[in-house]
Amino acid sequence: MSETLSLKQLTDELNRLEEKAVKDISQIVDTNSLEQFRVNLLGKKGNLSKILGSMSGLSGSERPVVGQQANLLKKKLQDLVSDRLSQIEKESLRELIAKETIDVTLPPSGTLLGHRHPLSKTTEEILDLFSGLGYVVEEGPEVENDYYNFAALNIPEDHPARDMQDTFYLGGDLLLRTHTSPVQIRYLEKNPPPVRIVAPGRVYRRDAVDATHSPVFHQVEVLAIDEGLDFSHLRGTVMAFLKAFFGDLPVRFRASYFPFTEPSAEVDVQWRGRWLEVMGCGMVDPEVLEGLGIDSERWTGFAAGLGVERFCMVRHEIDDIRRLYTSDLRFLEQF
Ligand code: 2NL
Repeated sequence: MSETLSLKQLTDELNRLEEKAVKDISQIVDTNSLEQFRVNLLGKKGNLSKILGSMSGLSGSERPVVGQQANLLKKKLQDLVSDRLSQIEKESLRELIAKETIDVTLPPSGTLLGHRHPLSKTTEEILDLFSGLGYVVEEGPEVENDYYNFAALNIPEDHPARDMQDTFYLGGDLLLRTHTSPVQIRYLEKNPPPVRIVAPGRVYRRDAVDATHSPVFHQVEVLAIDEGLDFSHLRGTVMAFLKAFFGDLPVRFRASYFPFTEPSAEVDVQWRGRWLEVMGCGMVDPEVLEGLGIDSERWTGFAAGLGVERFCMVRHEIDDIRRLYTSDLRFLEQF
């Protein structure tokens, strides 16, 4: 601004600048715009400097008048800008706090609580019932060898259960256990009778998947060895257990055969008018006891085995075993 102004014009300019700046500053709401505004107004090439650059037409006595007014104005506007700056900062802090405040009195928004799988619940319920009868829970390896899975249980070399069709062989002597009986054999090696144990766990068979079969399923086996145990103890134990698990359903024992028990039986419960096979059992074959160095003249025992999936499916009227393995929450949430 090279044009020169009179004293009157200059003071008018300064007054107009002041009036406009005061109004503008009060309307600025963010710190960046305020800084931009400050530079444009008060900076070296700002509007105030421009006005002061037009003082060349003033007399020596007039200059200090304008100079003083300009300095006072500069100081006033600087103060206004810095007041406005702290106002804006205070305001945005207040907004931030308001936005981030957590109302601890609000009810929680739907919490998702997990729960145990129906198969785990069924297993635990079965174990609890036997624990109540004094049985100890035992577990063992899923990778076994021929001795613990077959030979020690009196299962002959040519028995169909050993067939490649039924057993997952892992090479060498190793295989995936087809039942949890090996847990009981291992226990008997270390603990002399009397024993009362339950062995839960995952077992493997080379079955094709369908509504009632899975190559991986879960078993609980029960074993009691003591002096004077006979079939009535087996029957009484199984009856008490089934009554506790299923309620007062009709139960029947059918003569059957297992290589490791003699006599053997299969047990059915009547559910909605139909007989369903739920477990197998029998008196431990003396051959099995003698093989473990247990005197079969003194000690007798009974054993039983059941499929956890079967128990779970009957109890909850589940029509397809695959529902238990596909982790569909719409299904699992019901339990
Ligand atoms: C079934 C039948 C059974 C056994 C398992 C057993 C274990 C030892 C000795 C003798 Cl150490 N027996 N276990 C006995 C009879 C039946 O299971 O249908 N399981 C699903």
